[in-house]
Amino acid sequence: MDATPQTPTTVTITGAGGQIGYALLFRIASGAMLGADRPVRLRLLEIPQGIKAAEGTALELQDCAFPLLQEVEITDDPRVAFDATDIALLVGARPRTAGMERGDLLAANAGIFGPQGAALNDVAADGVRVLVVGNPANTNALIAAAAAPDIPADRFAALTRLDHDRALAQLAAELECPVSDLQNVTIWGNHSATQYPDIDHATVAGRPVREALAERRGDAVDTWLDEEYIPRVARRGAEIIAVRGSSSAASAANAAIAHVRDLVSGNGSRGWTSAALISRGEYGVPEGLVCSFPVTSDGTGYRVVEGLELGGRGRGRLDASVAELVAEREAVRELGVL
Ligand code: NAX
Repeated sequence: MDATPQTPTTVTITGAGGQIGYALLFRIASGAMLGADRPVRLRLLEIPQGIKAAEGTALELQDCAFPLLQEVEITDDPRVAFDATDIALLVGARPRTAGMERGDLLAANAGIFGPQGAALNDVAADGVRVLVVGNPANTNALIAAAAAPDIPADRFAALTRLDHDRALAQLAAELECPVSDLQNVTIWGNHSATQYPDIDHATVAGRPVREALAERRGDAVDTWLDEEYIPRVARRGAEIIAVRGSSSAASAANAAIAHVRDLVSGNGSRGWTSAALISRGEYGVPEGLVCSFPVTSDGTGYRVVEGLELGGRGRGRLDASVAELVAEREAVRELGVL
């Protein structure tokens, strides 16, 4: 007897013709994001110059004959791409090019994420979830959410799961343990070099990570954190570019998939993870900023883990990253976008 057919989920990917798009689409179509029993409809949004690349990817998607993939639609019109969409992955963004100041970058991206937020507001499904990947991700999410007043603010997030996974992997390498032994690492702040990868609440096989680090590094744990671990995690994107010759793609796609998978299915008993959400004032972060926090999901949405102690050093690092987010918001306000 056939199982009851599942209703398909509509997933929109912007910048679908780019390198993260190429690493994302096949995994979504295979069921890695929403589950092996959930049919999907893909909507690929590109700018006119990117349409051909998206069309090529769509041909390959067809050739995979994915049983879950019901439809692929390609468009350069946000209102078509977001029509009744359930999950929107905003990947396409304007990269920083030579001679571009931060204000130019923010302005160019405001011109993308403002209209996309407005289109989501008008045509997306009632329960839409939005994940911003394109940089500067936190402030782009802020702009999109501000342009979508009818969509509850807690439906928007910016991706810091890649930073979180990098933080786990670097810690596992130092402790020579499986990543699965680690819990409760946090990325705080902006998805930028000011982010604060925090191991102060982390455990390895149930015991405090700080204890395990002290066995290796003695009283130089903080020096290792300040001079090696934190900069390596925070600047890992630049390291990938230097070695690979282009920016992170498959790892970013993997993180986006993990973010959405945990959002819709819950993150289980694996402690917490990290995501940039719209602040409601948690940990003294000004309301409305899109800031990375420790989060858990019960399958209905991410919630900030509250009540953690941030030591003086950690507080200083979070404050510095928040100051950068405030400056980005100010710059966007000066453009008249917010
Ligand atoms: P690519 O340049 O390969 O692809 C971007 C695609 O977006 C292009 O095909 C382009 O035509 C399209 N695009 C540009 N403007 C668009 C618009 N208005 N509507 C629809 N599509 C549009 O970049 P890729 O490597 O895929 O990276 C995409 C974004 O992810 C970049 O902003 C990048 O900085 C950011 N990243 C974010 C990460 C995170 O952890 N949050 C990590 C990886 C990555 O650096």
